[in-house]
Amino acid sequence: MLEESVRRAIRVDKDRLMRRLDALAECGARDDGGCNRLAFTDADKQGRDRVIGWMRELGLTVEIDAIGNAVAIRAGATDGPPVMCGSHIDTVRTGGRYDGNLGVLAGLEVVETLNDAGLTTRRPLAVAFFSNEEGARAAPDMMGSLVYVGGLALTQALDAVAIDGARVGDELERIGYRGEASVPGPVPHAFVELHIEQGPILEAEGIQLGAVTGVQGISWTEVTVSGQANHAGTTPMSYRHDAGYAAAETTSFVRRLTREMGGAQVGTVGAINLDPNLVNVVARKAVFTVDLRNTDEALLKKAEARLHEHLDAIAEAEGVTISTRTLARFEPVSFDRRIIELVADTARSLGRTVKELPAGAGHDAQMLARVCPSGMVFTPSAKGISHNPREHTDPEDLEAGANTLLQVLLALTESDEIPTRQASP
Ligand code: HGY
Ligand code: MN
Ligand code: MN
Repeated sequence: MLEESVRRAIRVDKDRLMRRLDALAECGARDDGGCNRLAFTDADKQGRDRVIGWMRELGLTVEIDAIGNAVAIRAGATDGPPVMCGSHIDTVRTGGRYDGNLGVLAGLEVVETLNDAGLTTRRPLAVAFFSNEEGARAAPDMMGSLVYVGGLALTQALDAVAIDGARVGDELERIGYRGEASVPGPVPHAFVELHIEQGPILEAEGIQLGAVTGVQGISWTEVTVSGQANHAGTTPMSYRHDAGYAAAETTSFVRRLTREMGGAQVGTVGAINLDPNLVNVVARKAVFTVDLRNTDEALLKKAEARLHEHLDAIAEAEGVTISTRTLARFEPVSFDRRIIELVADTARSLGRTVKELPAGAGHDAQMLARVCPSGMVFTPSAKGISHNPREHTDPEDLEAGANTLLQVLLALTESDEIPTRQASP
């Protein structure tokens, strides 16, 4: 059992954390300083190889499972389920260097800090990265952690087809990360994910850390519109069955819908592909995605219903046929109140300001919350920018996040039960 005064005194090495973040950013580096490590690509492999190399250098026992999740274990004084931290190291095409990477590399920084101090935690500690959290190349997002907790069958994940036509299982084999460990994976004692907020709230309110209360609901739909190719010059407007128009009209409908609904409702048409995609041809086909999110499940359902009503109406009006396919659908998730309060109290004990807030993005923690007490620590995002090479968080904020993660993990490894906030006398 770690002496309380000893464990409360140790701190991470900010410069070492920054060096690892910069070194990982070299994998799939973009010219503009961002990262492009779409899941299961060569760049993803390069990032995986580098992180697993660090895990092994730190003396961790690394297990790779059948969907490519990596779990690195640091032995404790006792056996049993580890306290786990981690996140993801795949990125979107226009990724920054902190989304996901921070949670994994801060976990390694925690391990190295404990190694340097010669400290052995009571419970084992695990640092994980989960495959394909982004879901941008192959849906759904949080694919690896969803398989890890038994929420998605391995075969279904392996048979998922990427936007470039590749099969996930084939890509996993190709990059050499179809591991031996079985899924669902072992249930941790608890799970804590450090992540950048990716939104503007903490920075706007001048708050240094976030104790995340949960994750909003996510609805991803792929819409396929089939119209009729025709000549852009000779075809009277009343004769047209224009798939491109149906896609564009739906894009503006999604924006109107979010304005009408207000509150937490957000909506995005992020990907549109037209066929034949030529200047002088009325598009015969459009395939596009609609991303709807809300913290309230009933309102998210309402938004989905409104979208489908709109699609029926535009199909009728334009004389096109429309089909839809659900790419991902997750209800809102609430994290364990004890972990939320542990994060908040720990941040304050480190002299940081902190607020409770929900996560706007999906996270692996929302999947681990299905099987064990889970929570998240947020650091501010400069100007709220993310999924953009300009994503930035000040090193001091990253350090505060990593020290909060360190202390939360130690509170969990050294206690019998999940600590609860002491009722004030
Ligand atoms: O889409 C998301 O919220 C996450 O970045 N996968
Ligand atoms: Mn992320
Ligand atoms: Mn992301």
